[in-house]
Amino acid sequence: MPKTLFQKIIDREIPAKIEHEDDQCIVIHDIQPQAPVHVLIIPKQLIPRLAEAGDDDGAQLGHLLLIARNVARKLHLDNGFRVVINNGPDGCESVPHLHVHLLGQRQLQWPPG
Ligand code: D5M
Repeated sequence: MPKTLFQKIIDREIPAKIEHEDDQCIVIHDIQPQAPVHVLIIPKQLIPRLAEAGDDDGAQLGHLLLIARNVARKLHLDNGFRVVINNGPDGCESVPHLHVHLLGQRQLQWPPG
């Protein structure tokens, strides 16, 4: 199976601005930021999208949220932030490798478009 864009970033085949990395995930700055802070928390294990996560992926999914919390602290998103997972065509997913968007440092609107 060909590597996803994010697997190529994890393997350093495509450059990215890396904010954090550990044995389970990498955090990079989004190339098309939708807020002054917009990073992606990406698991190293390939899960194409949330809908395809397994019942045994709970620890991995929880890790992504805890890293989102840590990065929000590190980047001083003290006035609030948003985490988003786009899933499938209706969810506007464009990269078939699960990732959590973390957006902040501006007033976000609700409901999203
Ligand atoms: O989000 C996929 C996100 O990935 C989207 O916000 C653009 C971002 N993207 C695409 N290519 C790159 C590279 N090369 N570096 C960093 N960020 C990138 P989705 O939820 O699938 O729509």
